[in-house]
Amino acid sequence: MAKFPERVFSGVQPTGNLHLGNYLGAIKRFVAMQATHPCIYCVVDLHAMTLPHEPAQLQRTTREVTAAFLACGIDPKANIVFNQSRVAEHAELAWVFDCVARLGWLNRMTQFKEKAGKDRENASIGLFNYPVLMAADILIYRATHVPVGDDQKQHLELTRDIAQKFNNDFAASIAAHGHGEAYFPLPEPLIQGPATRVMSLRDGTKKMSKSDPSEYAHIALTDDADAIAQKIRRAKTDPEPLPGEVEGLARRPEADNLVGIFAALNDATKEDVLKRFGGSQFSAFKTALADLAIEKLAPIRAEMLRLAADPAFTDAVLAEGAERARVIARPNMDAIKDILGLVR
Ligand code: AQP
Repeated sequence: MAKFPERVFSGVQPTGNLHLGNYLGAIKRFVAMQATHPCIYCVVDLHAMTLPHEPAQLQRTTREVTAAFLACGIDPKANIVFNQSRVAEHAELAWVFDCVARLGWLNRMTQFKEKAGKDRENASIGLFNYPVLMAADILIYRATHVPVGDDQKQHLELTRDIAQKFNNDFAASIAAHGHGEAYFPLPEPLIQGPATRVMSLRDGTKKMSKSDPSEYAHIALTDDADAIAQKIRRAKTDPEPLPGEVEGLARRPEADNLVGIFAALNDATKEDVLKRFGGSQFSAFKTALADLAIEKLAPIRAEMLRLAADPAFTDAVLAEGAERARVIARPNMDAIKDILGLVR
């Protein structure tokens, strides 16, 4: 495989209620990647339409995710921050990939099965097609690295399959147009750290999720200190003290989850946390965790609230980011059209 210049791409859906899982599994890691890579971070509003949505709310949550990106430390000058619907090449490439991806591949996607539930026949085609649009989001920029939470692993595998099939199917044309042996990189998922899958605070076997009906299941980035402390105090645990070793967390999903959250918030490992808290009762650990979560999240919340009062600023960030994204996306789309034999 040819060597591609390294570039990071990732996105977050503006579906409301950004939570600690989105922060630790994704946004906090987006921030870290800025130090080493050129990064493109996208508010994926077209994805947010795959389930029924309310227009005024979509507008509000698009600004909210933008504010969260900035409040967490993403620098929109050094990197590109924009909303997906502004760059038409995402949807344009998604159609090309619809003609590359196989129905059987999409039929295996577990997230579609979970989100469509029992009423599959009534799900939108967009929900089924979600991973194809996601592949287009990444590959229109020929991104090489994609920081995501563990739940996106299967979608990233599909992205790689699509890239590989395009490269194979059109190998002769890719070479004839001067792109060497492959047009698309096979993007690497970056699923790393102690919190790649933050679980519900009410049930350690269920992913922390925006759509969980229980308010106590997740910590929202907009929760104030009292709400954070209360949710952590009420988090489900088991009766045993914390173990001294990571192996002791096996079959203790709630303990494992809280230790992982502590580690990720503190830029530490689960081993470090257990060295400090092994043998402690949950009451003492929860107090320390609540203090840490408040210390880390309060400044983010304050900045999000400040930015919420200034939508003109976040809108300007998105507009400028979209212009810069198009500068990369348009020539790539033109090259893809040439490879495909589409006259332009
Ligand atoms: N619980 C989680 N732990 C770690 N990472 C997570 N992510 C989501 N939940 C967790 C990561 O956050 C990024 C953005 O997610 P998204 O907004 O694109 O959509 P999602 O994964 O569908 O988020 P939710 O909260 O799970 O929403 P619903 O309730 O709609 O299903 C991604 O990188 C994701 O991996």
